[in-house]
Amino acid sequence: MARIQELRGLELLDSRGNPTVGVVLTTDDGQRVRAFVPSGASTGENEAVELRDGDLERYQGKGVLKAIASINGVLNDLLEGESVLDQQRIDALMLDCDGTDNKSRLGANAILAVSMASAKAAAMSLQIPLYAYLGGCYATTLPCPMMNIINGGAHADNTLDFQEFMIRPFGAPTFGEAVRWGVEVFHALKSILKKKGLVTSVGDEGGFAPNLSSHEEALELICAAIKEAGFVPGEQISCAIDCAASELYDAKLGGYIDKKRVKRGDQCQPRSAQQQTAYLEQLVANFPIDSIEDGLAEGDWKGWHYLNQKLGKKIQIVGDDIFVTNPLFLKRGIEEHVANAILIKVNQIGTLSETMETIRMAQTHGLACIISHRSGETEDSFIADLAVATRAGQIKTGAPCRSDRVAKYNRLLEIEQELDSFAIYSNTQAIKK
Ligand code: 2PG
Ligand code: MG
Repeated sequence: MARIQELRGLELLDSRGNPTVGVVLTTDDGQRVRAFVPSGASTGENEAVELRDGDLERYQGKGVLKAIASINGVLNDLLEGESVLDQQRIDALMLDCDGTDNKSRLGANAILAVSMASAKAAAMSLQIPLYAYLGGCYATTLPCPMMNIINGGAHADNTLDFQEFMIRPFGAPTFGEAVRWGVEVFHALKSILKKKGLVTSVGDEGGFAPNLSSHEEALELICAAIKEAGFVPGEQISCAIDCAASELYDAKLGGYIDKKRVKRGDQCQPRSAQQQTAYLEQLVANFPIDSIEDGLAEGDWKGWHYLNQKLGKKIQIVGDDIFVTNPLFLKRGIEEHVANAILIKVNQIGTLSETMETIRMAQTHGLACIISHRSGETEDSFIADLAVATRAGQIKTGAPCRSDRVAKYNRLLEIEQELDSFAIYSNTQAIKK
């Protein structure tokens, strides 16, 4: 049985060029595994605390040396000699040692790095793939990729207020084919943008970041790209959006406002939760959208209930900022019927065990789970294995572009090949007909 011999923290970089936490875990049987932690831009206010140094002399205050010190000091002492197979015990020991509700003492970035590394070390010591360790031998379902091919909001300096415009190649026969479909649409979109004289540079998640006049224009371009690539919008490939509406909510105005549009001088009125819902209903009526994430802000529980009532029977209503992968918020969400799906981000909650608890709760209550990256990522492909292990059926990990995003798709392609004829592709539309 492999035991933890040493934990060494590393201050590394994420895909935005900001510092992030890495860890090298060495076991007493001489194995070494690494785990790197991602970082969000449009973060929910109830996320576990990502510990930053705040030292303006280094990395504009974003250094993570304090979190690294937690790993090299307290966590190294705490966990030395622990079996890497005792994942729940390792996570519980760290939670207990941190002692806060939001992991602010040791840092969720420090804790998560160790949590992920322990799971990787356990899989390595058992000589099985990570997804098989976490999910067992029947974890063979590859997720439908949700590819964010037009970036906006906090992820791009363009004119789009909604953060993500995604495609879901749900109709493909295999995961590999779904990736190919997505890639072909991505390239078709690039040609269309070029022809129209729009920029083809990309945003934080690898999707294009053109200056467009409206959300509708983004969806029109995507539908045109789906057709151009030879597919049928809505029949084979659907659209999904992440409004990241916590970023749009203005407490002073008491409503949702397209802040980028206001900035560029457009006349724009704030929308109430009902008006925002009506706007989203209109988008769903006009475009083949089968999934909307964060259509409303994180604190707007009443509004979410209304939105879910209006659209939740037709499409996937996904809670990200409102749930922050936290079983406490999810429990409230289930009781108040605010969504029918949850976005799962390991660093929102900060340990693998709590992530698994949240997923189990969601699946028990019939909520769909989407395993998700963060906008600041690394080459670590942990979430690809997690998606297969949990049979989540969906993964959101950016455009098929940029190594930080592609690392996850490549790992899933590898898993699919490894599973061979036992691989199943989760090719269901998120819409309920
Ligand atoms: C989101 C995520 C990932 P961020 O809002 O869903 O796409 O963005 O990591 O910036 O919170
Ligand atoms: Mg989101």
